[in-house]
Amino acid sequence: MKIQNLAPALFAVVVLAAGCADRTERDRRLELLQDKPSPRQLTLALTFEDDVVDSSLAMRELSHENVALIPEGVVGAAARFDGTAVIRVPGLEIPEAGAWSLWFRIPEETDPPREMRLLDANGYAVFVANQRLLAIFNDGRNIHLRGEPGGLETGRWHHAALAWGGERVALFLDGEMIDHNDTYAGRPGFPERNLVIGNRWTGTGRPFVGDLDEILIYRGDFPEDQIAALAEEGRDPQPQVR
Ligand SMILES: [Ca+2]
Repeated sequence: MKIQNLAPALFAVVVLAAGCADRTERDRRLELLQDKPSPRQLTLALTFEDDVVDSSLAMRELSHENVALIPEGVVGAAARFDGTAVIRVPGLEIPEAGAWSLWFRIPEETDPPREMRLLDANGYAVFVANQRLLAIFNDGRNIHLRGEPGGLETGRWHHAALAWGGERVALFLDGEMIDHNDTYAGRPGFPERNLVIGNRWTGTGRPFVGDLDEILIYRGDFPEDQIAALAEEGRDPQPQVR
């Protein structure tokens, strides 16, 4: 269970951005994306502050359609998906160990049974259906992870995370592990996939209606207690090792 066996000391050497009022969200993100010695590395960050994909910083060519920015996100601004909106991230690495983290909010008027894809990379997906959080991870077969039906509240922000490493693939809701599978083969079925945010990997068929914020994608083991911290603080609990 590599996901949780990292020394707490590694996370004590941390300087959080929260106390530095003069730093902008862009500064914070740039620092997050710098390649520093760390048990994990941020490989994609969409924080929706200045532009939908100003995370250029993503170091790859992203494209998007019909995504609107709204001021009231979990951290600063967020992205609103109206059912036609989509963000495409080509060539996303699927590492042997990694994590996807994001915040989402489903509007109150949403028809509960409808399936909506939050992130979908064809074999790797986080989605909701019947007010339930679900995920798929392919290691040669599709591992399905499922939250409780009705476990999601409409009209409020929830944090979701999919993390894998060692022998475990795990799904988290609001910082708590809600499902896991301990038969992970240790490597993904595909090392790279095109990621679609806000719809099915094909680009159509399961559109998301609602808001997304702070989409963070990591390479490396992600300790379970750090996912709880991520959900609690709204941002990366270990943005910097200085
Ligand atoms: Ca934000």
